[in-house]
Amino acid sequence: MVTLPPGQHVVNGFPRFGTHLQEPAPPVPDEPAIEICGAVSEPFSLPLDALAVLPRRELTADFHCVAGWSTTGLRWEGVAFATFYRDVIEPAIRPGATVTHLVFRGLDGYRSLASIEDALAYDVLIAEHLGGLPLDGDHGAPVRLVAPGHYGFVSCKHLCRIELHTAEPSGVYTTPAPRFLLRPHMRARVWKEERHREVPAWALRLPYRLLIPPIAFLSRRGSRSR
Ligand SMILES: Nc1nc2c(c(=O)[nH]1)N[C@H]1C(S)=C(S)[C@@H](COP(=O)(O)O)O[C@H]1N2
Ligand SMILES: [Mo]
Repeated sequence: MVTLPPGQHVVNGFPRFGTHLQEPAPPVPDEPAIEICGAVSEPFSLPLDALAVLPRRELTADFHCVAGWSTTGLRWEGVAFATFYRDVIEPAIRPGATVTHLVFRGLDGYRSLASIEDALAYDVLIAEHLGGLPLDGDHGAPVRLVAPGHYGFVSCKHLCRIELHTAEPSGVYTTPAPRFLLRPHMRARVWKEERHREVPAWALRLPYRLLIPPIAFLSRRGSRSR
């Protein structure tokens, strides 16, 4: 028996989901890399090959979308984000700068936001594998962020850039949906049901749930494995 966070229900399988809707997954570049910019002395780009020298991390976790669906027991493998931060990012931070927030960007232009403390939680990963296989286009190839304690919108797929900020940036989430419906909560912790910035979670459970079928349908149309 799995205990789910408030307002969530289990779905079969792990759907492709997101604001990309029917867009196909962005092509993986010939030499994929993660660009580090913002509060650094000099922006730089880390080829994904370089992840191979960092300690591997496996994680089995549930995944919760803010719209209300959850998938249980996903087995991820990659590098702990905290390790990546300490080994790769921290040495490059501009002297005197205090990083408070990170903005993650995907190859499809998607952006997500996390406070530094949330990003450094023990279960946040840069994942390369799901269920023992390299990530496919549906779930974020070549690598994605996985932050299981937060709603799925934080877990940026197709991760290609990390921006370091010294204050909370505004306007990170841009979506095709009406802005009012999607003003995601800054921390988005699933166990605290932090779905939205202003609107209480109980008022959103039903409207968000109604969005699942059309979004799942459109996302499937953009999927290669449909
Ligand atoms: N690059 C990118 N990352 C994204 C999204 C997206 O549209 N593009 N959607 C987010 C949302 S709302 C959810 S619920 C999860 C869905 O992940 P999945 O498609 O692997 O199920 O990805 C998140 N990360
Ligand atoms: Mo989501």
